[in-house]
Amino acid sequence: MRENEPTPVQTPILAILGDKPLFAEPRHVGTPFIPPRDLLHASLDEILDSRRLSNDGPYVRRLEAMLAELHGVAHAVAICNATIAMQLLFRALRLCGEIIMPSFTFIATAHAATWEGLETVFVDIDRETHSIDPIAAAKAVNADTTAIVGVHLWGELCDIERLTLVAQNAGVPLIFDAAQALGCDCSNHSTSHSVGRGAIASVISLHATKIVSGLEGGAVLTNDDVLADKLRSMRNFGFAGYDRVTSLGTNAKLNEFSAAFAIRGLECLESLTLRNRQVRETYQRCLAGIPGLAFHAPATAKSVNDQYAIVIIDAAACPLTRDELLQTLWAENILARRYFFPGCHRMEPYASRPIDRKPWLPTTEEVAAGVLALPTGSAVSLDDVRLICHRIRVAVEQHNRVRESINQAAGA
Ligand code: T4K
Repeated sequence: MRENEPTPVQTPILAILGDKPLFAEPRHVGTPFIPPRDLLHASLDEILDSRRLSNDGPYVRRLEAMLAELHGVAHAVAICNATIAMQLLFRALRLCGEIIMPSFTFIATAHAATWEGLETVFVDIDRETHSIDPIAAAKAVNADTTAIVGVHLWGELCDIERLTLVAQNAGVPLIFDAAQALGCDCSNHSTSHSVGRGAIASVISLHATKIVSGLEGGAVLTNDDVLADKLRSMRNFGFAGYDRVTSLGTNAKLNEFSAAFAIRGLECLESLTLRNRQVRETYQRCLAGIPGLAFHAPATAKSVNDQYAIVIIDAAACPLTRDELLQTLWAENILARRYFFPGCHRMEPYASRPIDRKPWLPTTEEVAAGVLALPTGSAVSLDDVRLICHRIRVAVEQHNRVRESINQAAGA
């Protein structure tokens, strides 16, 4: 069987045209990876036996050491999730004023800043990488700028070098939202091209859907000793000792179960990354040649964790719209997602800003209108990927019937 051939050779009747769905169970973007259960159970038993469940316990410390080593930084400060980690970081840096960031990101990037009283300034992205455009970031700098946030989207590093220059010229800190980029380009710690490098701090996520999960969780990576100490105190109510509180803090601690889960996941990182790569390469091969549909390939395959498989549907060239394709796939139990449609600037509270504060982001609009994240992760087999690609090919071939069926359902 050729790679881009379907496993069953007959042309299927699509579920949207009345057949049964391809999959009885949904295939998601980011079904969580469950580490080997015997190892997980052993860790959980150890935690239960020790009765040390939270508050900077041994598993959190081990996780921090592993994350720091993996990313080649002095400190990894574990936090209950990446959103709160960003909030703590913004506060620890005493940011105040305007914060420049892409609109094409998960809403958490913007909300974390807004929650801390910062004014988000959304700038456009690069069409090829989907990451913040350094020229747009430079143009947005003014006297009120307090920081610049780059987002390592799809597990690919954004333009660290050029953003560093922009931030240096502006005299403001550069921060990376690296929620999706755990483990990216850590093969050579001497280079600045690593998730943990090139910025005052980077924030990774250990959410259930991420390549390595702590159920929920996150961490700030930094080489700044003072900043790390501050964050450690801030996540624990501002304590600087058993009964000494030295600053305003909150409860943003990671618990021991989450840390143990993440440690067991980290132990599998190499095989997870390899597996993600196989999934990405299979998608890439099997989707080749479908009109108007382009697989978003990383610029440097070495630096990615491949946790997302992204396609762009070109409205002018594809006979189906992105949303028609999405609907067709959902009928098959293929739960593709429109990450990150329609862009933060079109979501509340940002969408309701006065007209003179609404940004002009043509590339963001274009990419957000065409993007589709396909099912990935350890629960999706390579055969699943081939079948998914075949359904996409058939849907595009049968676009007239698909559209008719969608229109009929909408009119019914
Ligand atoms: N910055 C960026 C760039 C991010 O991408 C994110 C998070 C953050 C910041 C914030 O990080 P955290 O504060 O979360 O640590 C998901 C995740 O909730 C979110 O963490 C992630 N980015 C974002 C890209 O995706 P949803 O609402 O789209 O995911 P959800 O809940 O629909 O899950 C996706 C699919 O995975 C589901 O359809 C079902 C499956 N699933 C999910 C969960 C949680 C499972 O099978 N089991 C599960 O336990 O946001």
